[in-house]
Amino acid sequence: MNSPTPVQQVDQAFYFIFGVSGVILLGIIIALIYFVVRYSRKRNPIPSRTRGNVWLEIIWTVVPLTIAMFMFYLGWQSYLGLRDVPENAMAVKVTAQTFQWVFEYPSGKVSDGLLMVPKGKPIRLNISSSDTLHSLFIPAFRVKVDAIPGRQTYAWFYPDEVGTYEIFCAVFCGNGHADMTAKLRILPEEEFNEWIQNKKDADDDW
Ligand SMILES: [Cu+2]
Repeated sequence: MNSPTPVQQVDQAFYFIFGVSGVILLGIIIALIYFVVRYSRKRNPIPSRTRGNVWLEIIWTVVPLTIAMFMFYLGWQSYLGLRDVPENAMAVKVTAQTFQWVFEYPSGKVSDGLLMVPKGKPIRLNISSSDTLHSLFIPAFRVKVDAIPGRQTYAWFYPDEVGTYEIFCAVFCGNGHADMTAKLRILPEEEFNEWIQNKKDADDDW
């Protein structure tokens, strides 16, 4: 993938906002300390009167506006990245039910608590719920989408590295909410094909 993945886009937006906030925080603290010392009653017994300054006002309107618009732009780009599913994506049906995640593959194979995907192929998740409101949360891929009974929602991600990642339910859905977790396993393509063709119950080989 040449264009940045949604993970990179989301992180870019996050670090930009975090960095700008840090710089502004530091600037305010430094100015605050300077003014407290410089204009204390001891050093500055007779306060001066200052009227408005047009240029100053233009600057402190335009500069923050530009920064905020750029934050919006980065956020919007990453949002589009998360919503724009590549056409060659493999679709997996995700069903939430109290308190587990069930995954169904194009081949008809079903696994609960375990989402297996091949490395290097975009994955589209078609999400719904069979009972109450849940939310599919895969922090490693910046994916968090509600699972709503009677409605289908979607998410996608690009599995770029072999490994095991956590899946959570992100909305409180009842007693077992905290246990409503699953694993995401990214396998090399051959291993995935082997697994998907295996008729055995998915839980056995995990
Ligand atoms: Cu839940």
